[in-house]
Amino acid sequence: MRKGSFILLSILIITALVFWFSCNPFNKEKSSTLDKINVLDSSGGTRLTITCTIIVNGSTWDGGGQTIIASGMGDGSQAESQDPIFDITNGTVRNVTIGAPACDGIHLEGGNSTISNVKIPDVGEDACTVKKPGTYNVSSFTGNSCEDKLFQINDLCTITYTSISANGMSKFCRQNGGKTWKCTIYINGATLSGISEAVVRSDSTTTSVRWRSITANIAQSSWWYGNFSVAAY
Ligand code: ADA
Ligand code: CA
Ligand code: CA
Repeated sequence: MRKGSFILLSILIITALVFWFSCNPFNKEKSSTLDKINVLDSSGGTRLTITCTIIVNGSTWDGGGQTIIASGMGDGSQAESQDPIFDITNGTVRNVTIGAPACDGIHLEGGNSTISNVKIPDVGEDACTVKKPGTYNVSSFTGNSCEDKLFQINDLCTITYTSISANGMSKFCRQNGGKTWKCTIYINGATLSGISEAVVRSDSTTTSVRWRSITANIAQSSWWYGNFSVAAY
């Protein structure tokens, strides 16, 4: 082979290899899907962009400190019917920050479920809602800049809130308006600022609240809005 042809052939082969590994349609599709799932953010941590609710059922979802950003699931306003970021049934979600828009936060869908070490710096419509009967634990949770409610309870439950830090809210916890069924709420350590209404509000006389170690910006005489049972424990 002449020297010129050899050089030409080598250039062609190298060009083809470069094209194959960088531009072929299969690789391109794979890498763009990956980009959507896991993006390195400016602080060097990882950021997870999601376009639908993460369903956790019978398992533990550990974010390892990642920040989740929802896209197309709601705007984080006070509009109802935004999508939740997580739906948990008999499972655990831990070690994650939910960035804005935090949409409808986390839904507890039943069984024995746990949320721990979760931060929502800018709460959306609300931060965490009991949707179905169950036994729930929420601990080491930060929820800031909530406009109205931090925690919402829409079904029978025993729920324990431990080591909660939150600011800017009408109430820390609201049992769904007009409902008279019983829920049992334990508050075991909460540092709350910027409350405008109450710590707990409920229209049920059968509901019970047991609490310890709460600091809040409003007088203790305004902590409980409703005729439910309250005692320190
Ligand atoms: C409001 C609304 C309820 C429910 C709740 C929630 O209280 O009236 O129907 O949607 O918000 O779960 O956010
Ligand atoms: Ca609501
Ligand atoms: Ca809600």
